[in-house]
Amino acid sequence: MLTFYHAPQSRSGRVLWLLHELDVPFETVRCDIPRQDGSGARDPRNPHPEGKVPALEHDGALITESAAILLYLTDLFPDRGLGIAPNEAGRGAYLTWLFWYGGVVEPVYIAEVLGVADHPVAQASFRGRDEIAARLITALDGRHWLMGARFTAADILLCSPYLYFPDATPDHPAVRAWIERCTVRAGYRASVERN
Ligand SMILES: N[C@@H](CCC(=O)N[C@@H](CS)C(=O)NCC(=O)O)C(=O)O
Repeated sequence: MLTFYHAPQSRSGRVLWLLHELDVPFETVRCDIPRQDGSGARDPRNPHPEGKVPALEHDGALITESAAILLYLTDLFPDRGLGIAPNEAGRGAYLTWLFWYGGVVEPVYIAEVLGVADHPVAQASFRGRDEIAARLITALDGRHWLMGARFTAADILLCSPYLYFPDATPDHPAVRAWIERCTVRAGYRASVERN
């Protein structure tokens, strides 16, 4: 049994999108969370150790962190073809996209919001917006999806910041076309309606 802890207009939208793409049964617990405008509060039903979303429970296991949840789900349902299985070619690249997102992409954009993106420590640890753009453009120029011919959870995770912050989208036709391909998918549309 899958139980998904979700709050609308939050990072858990990515997981909701993947769950719709997977087309598997799951139960949703719609949680309150503290919002940056001061509204909301920690929800006692949410098992996340910090009260955040997304969180997922599966047969007694708790999984948190967007990338870990996406990886867990695509490994759990390999027949759906939305991830790259451990024994498949491309697994390394798939893992790289997912971990690069959490370890580099979000920190870069958060450093920008904080006005510290040019700090030498931020540059040395994460690089910056230009390097993110370069990697996406290189991967997507002439290819439909980050993993090539197949749409995967890596596309969901990596395009997610640009759905919320379109102004941050790398200014390149291949990236814009990729986002368009992502957002016309039935799974994305269904998750937005549900959200
Ligand atoms: N790195 C985490 C971040 C999760 C996160 O920060 N979620 C926000 C919503 S977008 C949250 O639950 N905030 C509530 C809080 O700060 O207590 C992930 O990607 O899953």
